Amino acid sequence: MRHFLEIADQFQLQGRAVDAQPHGGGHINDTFLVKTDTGSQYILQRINTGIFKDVDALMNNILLVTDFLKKKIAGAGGDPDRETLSVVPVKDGSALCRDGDDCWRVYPFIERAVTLQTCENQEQFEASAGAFGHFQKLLADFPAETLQETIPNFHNTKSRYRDFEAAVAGDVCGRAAGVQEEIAFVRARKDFASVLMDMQERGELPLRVTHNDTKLNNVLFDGETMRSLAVVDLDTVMPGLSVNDFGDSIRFGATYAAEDETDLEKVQFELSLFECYTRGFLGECGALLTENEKKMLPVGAIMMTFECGMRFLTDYLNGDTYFKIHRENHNLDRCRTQFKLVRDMEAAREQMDEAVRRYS
Ligand code: ADP
Ligand code: GN1
Ligand code: MG
Repeated sequence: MRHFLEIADQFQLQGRAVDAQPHGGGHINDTFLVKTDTGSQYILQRINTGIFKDVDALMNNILLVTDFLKKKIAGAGGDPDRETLSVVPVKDGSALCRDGDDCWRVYPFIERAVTLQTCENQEQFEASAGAFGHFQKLLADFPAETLQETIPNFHNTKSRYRDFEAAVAGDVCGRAAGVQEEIAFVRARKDFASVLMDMQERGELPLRVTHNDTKLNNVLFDGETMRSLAVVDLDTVMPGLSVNDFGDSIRFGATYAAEDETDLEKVQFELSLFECYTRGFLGECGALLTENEKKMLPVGAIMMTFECGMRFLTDYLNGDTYFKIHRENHNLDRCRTQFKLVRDMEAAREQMDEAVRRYS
């Protein structure tokens, strides 16, 4: 712990760091909750530099986006310190603290906030939809050209498909033989993988500034009212498709099962959750979206679930080098929940389309 405290003390904290404990359930960065001797709390994060190759560009994006959001939030009479992240600088004024190969950053901990790892009820999920829809609306006039791509081809499902085939061909851990069913599942959807990218290339879907990682645990709720408070995890804010932001939330949240549930009978796509997310999301940003975007929301949901399952499978085949794992076969278990949800959504497609029409 001493090392983490020393790192934290490099930043402009109120007081001296006295405690640092692992925090949150993210798969990418290492997150710690730091307490100081004056009672202030902070989020200290070691950024995954294997994944985010240009951390200066990443922090520059976050500074630009949070400054922009703060102005909008203040202008609307909100509380910019609670409704978005703030970057706490290092004592020399920079946004990052480098320690060997490690890169660290600090945000003030937003107090009395709650994060959910799985959805407990419809109201919570609808509130998270409002948060992400509102985020989309707030960023509608953000100058997209000032942002850098922090992970190239992040939701390019076509190139994700190529990565998957390369992992099968490489089979560096000899795991491909044991997952033939999952490999066949992906291959059967090869053409589907291109659908949204092709529409974007043909100019049928606009590029917007999107969050790109809209899972439920990237929303903070007010601990007292359980209203949504802030959208966090801004590492992947960059140009993207609105249908993917919608879809990634559905992937993670439109089920009462955890992303890594091993009993697939418990993993079910809940149409009622899809409906209330659609209502919450379109209620905030529906007026902004084009007819094509609205029409393709269900495809975004299936696409993001398929893509994420394929990414988990690719990582399993590559020897678990990307997502943090906490047990054997963790990425394979995650892949299987995603593919179960894809099957369920494919079967519910008509009802999903109908729900989108209802709330459009
Ligand atoms: P990862 O990229 O690894 O998912 P996140 O940035 O999402 O990391 O942080 C992990 C968790 O920490 C979040 O799910 C949230 O619960 C919590 N968290 C992050 N930033 C803050 C903050 N400023 N205030 C309170 N909680 C936060
Ligand atoms: C990762 O960082 P975290 O845990 O919020 C991943 C997302 C995946 C998600 C799957 C930068 O999100 O793309 O959808 O895991 N983030 C990155 O749970 O790859
Ligand atoms: Mg996160």
